[in-house]
Amino acid sequence: MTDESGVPPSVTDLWDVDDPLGAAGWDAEVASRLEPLLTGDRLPARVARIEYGGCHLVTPAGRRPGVARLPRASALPDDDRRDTPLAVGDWVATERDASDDRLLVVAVAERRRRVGRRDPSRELLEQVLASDVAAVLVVHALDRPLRPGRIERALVLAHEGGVRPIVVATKADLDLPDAWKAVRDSAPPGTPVVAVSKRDLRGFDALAALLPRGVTTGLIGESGAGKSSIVNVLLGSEVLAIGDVRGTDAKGRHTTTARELVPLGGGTCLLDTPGTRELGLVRDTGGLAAAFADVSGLAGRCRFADCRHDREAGCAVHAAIDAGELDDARRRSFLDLRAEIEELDAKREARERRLGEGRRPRH
Ligand SMILES: Nc1nc2c(ncn2[C@@H]2O[C@H](COP(=O)(O)OP(=O)(O)OP(=O)(O)O)[C@@H](O)[C@H]2O)c(=O)[nH]1
Ligand SMILES: [Mg+2]
Ligand SMILES: [Zn+2]
Repeated sequence: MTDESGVPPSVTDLWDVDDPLGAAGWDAEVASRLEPLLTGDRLPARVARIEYGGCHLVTPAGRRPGVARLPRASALPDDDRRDTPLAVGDWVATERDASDDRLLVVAVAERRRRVGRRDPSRELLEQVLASDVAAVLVVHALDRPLRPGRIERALVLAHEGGVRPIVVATKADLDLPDAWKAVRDSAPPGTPVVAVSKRDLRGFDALAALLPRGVTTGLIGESGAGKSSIVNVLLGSEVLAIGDVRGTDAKGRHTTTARELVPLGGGTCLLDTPGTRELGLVRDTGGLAAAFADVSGLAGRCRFADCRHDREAGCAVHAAIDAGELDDARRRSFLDLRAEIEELDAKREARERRLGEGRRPRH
């Protein structure tokens, strides 16, 4: 996708199409969610990028600058929009304002699916990394150590947000079989895991076949994992900036600085994100069990209904491990992530109790 001069298009150029909203994935389902918010002469849009002080919106007329003019947090709906009022990938209602060239974002449609993590600076709150994504690529580069539990926690966050995870190992050209095995061992059976290389393009056909059509797929992973490189290969053009990796420690340099929505055509989009080191869990409404289907699927056969698969007698998880059907590492990372959730739940309860006491009359 280069023009005659050989210069790759910019991200803004990619949205210069006949039907930008269609390219962003507009369909009957999105329309029905946004419809109630489109009162008066409000127009629909999708958030393509958020920067300090403003954002970029995909509008019926192309990619345009915008700015949030949302109600204060306490007046927002009591869901993840209260924690993260505006996120890249959101479908929004906009208004024009005579005193501002930018479109005003005045309301955000309910997020059907999202990938969020614990806000690094506001404990107990969720920071949405990618909104309205049907799938997420959990990207890891084979040339760096895989921190224990790293992929597992990304899978929990994906399932918790109703998003289908696809694990992608990059830099397969470097031929690191042990690292590749470690990545495969991090995912339960049924979760797709692919190895790709932008150098020799291996794995990209398989990856492209896994991408759901007409909807958006997000990308998460540490800096230098190769997320933007994947987007460029799938686009067939060097649209996004790619970072250098420091030779000594293979760490990335945070080349991507903002989350960015990129259209692939036909409503299929990718949502690139800057490297994230922390992937704290927020809450659990079933994501943990889904991401550990291999472990949680055995629980029904444990002797005790409330078995914690720790040291209890008659534990079917332990029996599966003894029989060589399950790796004990899976059980241990399940226990670790469950402990993290339980700690957060305890903190949340303690805070609610404190707030409750504060409200109680003194007499
Ligand atoms: N050998 C090899 N290098 C790759 C591959 N994919 C990416 N790289 C290199 O890895 C480095 C980081 O790639 P990026 O795509 O910028 O990584 P990123 O995940 O977007 O990084 P941030 O934007 O900082 O989060 C660059 O030097 C790429 O050239 C690959 O398949 N093989
Ligand atoms: Mg990047
Ligand atoms: Zn058990």
